[in-house]
Amino acid sequence: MRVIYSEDHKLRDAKTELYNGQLVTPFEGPFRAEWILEAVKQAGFSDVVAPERHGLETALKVHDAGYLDFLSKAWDMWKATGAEGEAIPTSFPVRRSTLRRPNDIDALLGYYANAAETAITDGTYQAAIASMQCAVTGADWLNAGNRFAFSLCRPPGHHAGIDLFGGYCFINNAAVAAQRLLDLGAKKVAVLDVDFHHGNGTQDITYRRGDIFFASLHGEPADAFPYFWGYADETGEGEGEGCNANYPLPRGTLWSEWAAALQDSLSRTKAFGAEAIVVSLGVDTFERDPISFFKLNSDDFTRMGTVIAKAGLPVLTCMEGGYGVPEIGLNVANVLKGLEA
Ligand code: OKP
Ligand code: ZN
Repeated sequence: MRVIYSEDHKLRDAKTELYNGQLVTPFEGPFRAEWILEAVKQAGFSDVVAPERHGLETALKVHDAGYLDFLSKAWDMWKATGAEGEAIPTSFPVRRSTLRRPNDIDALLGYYANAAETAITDGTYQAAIASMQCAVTGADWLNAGNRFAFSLCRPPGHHAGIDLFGGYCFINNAAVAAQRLLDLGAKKVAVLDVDFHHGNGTQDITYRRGDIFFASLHGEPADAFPYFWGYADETGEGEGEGCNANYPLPRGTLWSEWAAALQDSLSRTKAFGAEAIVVSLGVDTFERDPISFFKLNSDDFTRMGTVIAKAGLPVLTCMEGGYGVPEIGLNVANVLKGLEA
């Protein structure tokens, strides 16, 4: 399995996350990609390459142009105000308010945010672009006839919507990869999101489309971030009707229940006619993850890879979440081993 990794992820090194009413060191930091890279190398995945330098062509097919322009300029606009800290959204459009695009950077942050924990910092945009390039390069590796690739994306992407950032995400790497596979000739692809959190950004991007099947297994929205998306009755719209499958699962979910949902999502992926699967891989389903509430163990991650591979399709795995504990590296390596077993 080829591993695609960029050192540029280190340019995203926020100092603050709004959490429990305090500004804390972010859960999503550079150490994550370093631990994961170390563990996958340790596990024998030694074919590690840097991404190709792709521009915004593919990203512009899944994101709004004004949004990407905002991302590219947000830090400079923020700095120009003389603000001392990092750029945290504080003011949001809500029910019955206008959705007109504002000028002021404080207002733009809220306009484009779906949550307030994620600060924009110097280097965030550059890191997000490199992360997206890892995903595109992985898609190209599959298109060249290879069965598996692992794009070690950081920052993650699945909460990034058409014109929304938040949940540590800025550009939707998995959606860009899916788009790339379609642009290279696939007729239909699937994005399978196994991160603990619902992939609201990916759902936003794919909801009205009939060429991407999106499935997400996640903590019940009433109790788990991102809270306002991810119910089972969200099934798609227009050409995308029936192409969205949410599997909300309760606190304490174990492998047996989780695996039943995975099996169903894979049956539906096959029935849809997907030619490839992009896996949004979060290992925050782990029993000791600091911010999640499922109960998978390290061996379950190997099983996960094996079950996904049994669908018989090419698989591009894009890194999403997984926090805090050293086992995140082992758990990712186990998924990759399971895929190739
Ligand atoms: C990103 B990814 C709830 C705090 C939620 C944001 C979590 C972002 C997860 N008390 N904080 O999907 O792993
Ligand atoms: Zn997550």
